[in-house]
Amino acid sequence: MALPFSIVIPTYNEAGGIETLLRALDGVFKANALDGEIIVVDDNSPDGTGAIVDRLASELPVRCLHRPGKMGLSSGVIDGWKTARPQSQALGAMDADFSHDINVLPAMVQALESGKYGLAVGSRYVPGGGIANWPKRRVVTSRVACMLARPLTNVKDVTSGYFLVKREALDGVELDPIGFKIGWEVIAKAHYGNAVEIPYVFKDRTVGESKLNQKEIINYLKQLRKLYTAKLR
Ligand SMILES: Nc1nc2c(ncn2[C@@H]2O[C@H](COP(=O)(O)OP(=O)(O)O)[C@@H](O)[C@H]2O)c(=O)[nH]1
Ligand SMILES: [Mg+2]
Repeated sequence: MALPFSIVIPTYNEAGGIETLLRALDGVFKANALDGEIIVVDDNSPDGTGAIVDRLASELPVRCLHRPGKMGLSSGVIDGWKTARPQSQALGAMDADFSHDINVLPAMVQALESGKYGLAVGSRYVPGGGIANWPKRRVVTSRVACMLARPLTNVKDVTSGYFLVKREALDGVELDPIGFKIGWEVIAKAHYGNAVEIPYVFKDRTVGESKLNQKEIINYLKQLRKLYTAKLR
């Protein structure tokens, strides 16, 4: 029996692609006999993303957690995890915009199932991984963001928003809901033992708009400062 897991997809104005993504994920679950629950956390998207997910909930292994307004990606993932079904032994996150290759999810589940790893990170920065079509500016920002974290971890793609972690690894861990980088928060703080990076090729969204802005970059730097301070203490 496959390891039961819950994966959160935070959404803000993702109406253009969310149904296609949920159907495709369901296909991957079925083809690989995965026991996954999808929790979409929607922040009252003006484009009606939440209503689309509600409609699909009777048909697909998904439900929507509705929040009243735009409250941030990381806090959305954390709130979603709080509602994960009891039998899920792993918790994860994925973007709604098809940037994260859904076909590597089975390998992530398998890594945790093997008992060798407590954390599986979808990674652009290990052999086999990459970035397909990001503007140069984003590639450089992402690289620098990961470099700044190097002294704190062996994980190469710390800004990845695509990962699966053993639920027990988060017991007693206080995750800071600051900004965009919930993956980095988990990598830095959770008690997962060994981590593995599963390569995938990141594809920039073709539908909707990126919500990463200057403010989120500042938030990342603040998050880094906090993690360094905690480490030094
Ligand atoms: N619930 C929620 N989701 C968000 C928020 N900000 C971004 N997201 C979602 O988080 C994911 C990543 O955001 P995205 O705009 O693709 O960022 P990028 O991939 O860094 O350009 C997408 O699924 C967004 O819809 C937010 O404030 N609340
Ligand atoms: Mg994206």
